[in-house]
Amino acid sequence: MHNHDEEKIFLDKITEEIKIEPKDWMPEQYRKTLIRQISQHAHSEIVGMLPEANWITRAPSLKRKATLIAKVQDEAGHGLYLYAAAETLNISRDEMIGQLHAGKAKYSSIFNYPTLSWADMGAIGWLVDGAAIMNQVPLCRCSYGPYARAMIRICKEESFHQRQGFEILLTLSKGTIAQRKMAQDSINRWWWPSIMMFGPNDDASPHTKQSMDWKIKRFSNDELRQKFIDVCAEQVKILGLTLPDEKLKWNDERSHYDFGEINWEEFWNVVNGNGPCNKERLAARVKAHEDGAWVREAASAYAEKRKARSEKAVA
Ligand code: BYC
Repeated sequence: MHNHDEEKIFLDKITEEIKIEPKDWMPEQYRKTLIRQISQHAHSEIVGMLPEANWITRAPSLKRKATLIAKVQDEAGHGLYLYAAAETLNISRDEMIGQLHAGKAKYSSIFNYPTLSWADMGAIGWLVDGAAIMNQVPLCRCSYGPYARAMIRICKEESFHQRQGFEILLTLSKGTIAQRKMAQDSINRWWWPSIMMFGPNDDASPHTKQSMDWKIKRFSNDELRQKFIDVCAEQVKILGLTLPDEKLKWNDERSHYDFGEINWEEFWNVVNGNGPCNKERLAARVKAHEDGAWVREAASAYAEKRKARSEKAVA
């Protein structure tokens, strides 16, 4: 078949909402875009375990500790499904992890901020997981089959994460003055970084147009950010707390909330490796990988031994 015919079959599938599967022909740029996005997403889940893991030993009760451990474990699981989805595009997990550890691969900017109080576990659940869900629910309809299917389970778990975060903040908001203050301080610190998670404005986003044409992305960065702001502006009222944006105001004409200017200089600084915790996060991942070398060696030796044994049994 000529490349031209293959491309037509590919584009027809996109138009007809038929999933692209690993063995189907696909444009090289489609494959590269997916590897970039899925591996960045996988790295985000794995690095994203660090800020919350910081609070497991200091959770205020056994129930909170068990819930937080389960949430952090879910994130490890999400990372693994996503690495597996990316591997179907002909890249190895070792290569992806090598890119992360060499500082060549990106992961979500949000995980380069520190977790300073217990309330941060609430704000991460409510805002960070909330932003993640807003972005990820449409990815369940992504044109690439393995990514879309991985996202279905991930979204179910993220929605539980979001609720547990909101419930932590709700409890603090009904607590002592000090607890309310801690919750408000945490929202003040996490709000702007959370809305930066959606990426640059549409006119500064080099990948959005092509990714939307290929139905990898279903909504633009700004569309999803606006939806998220509209939801949070209402939910914060239930907490009796506020979002740190003086310009946040319902606009009847647009049927959306208006909001203040995002600090894009801060965003690009963090994306480019100069956020408050970038170096610490990467060092923690590299150390974990090196400390785990013996586990990988033992698992490979065991697999070799089993293979040799079954070959001997067949012979
Ligand atoms: N942080 O053209 P654009 C989670 C980069 S984890 C860092 O708009 P695209 C969770 C972008 O990669 C949540 N970099 O790109 C885990 C591109 O760089 P390159 C993670 C960012 O791909 C634990 C450049 O900026 N979610 O849920 O069309 C606990 C231009 O951007 C960011 C995902 O990964 C950022 N925030 O759109 C709790 C979802 N934004 O590659 C929660 C999957 C942009 O050209 N990813 N960049 O050098 C996506 O949906 C899209 O990749 C994005 C960006 C919307 C993030």
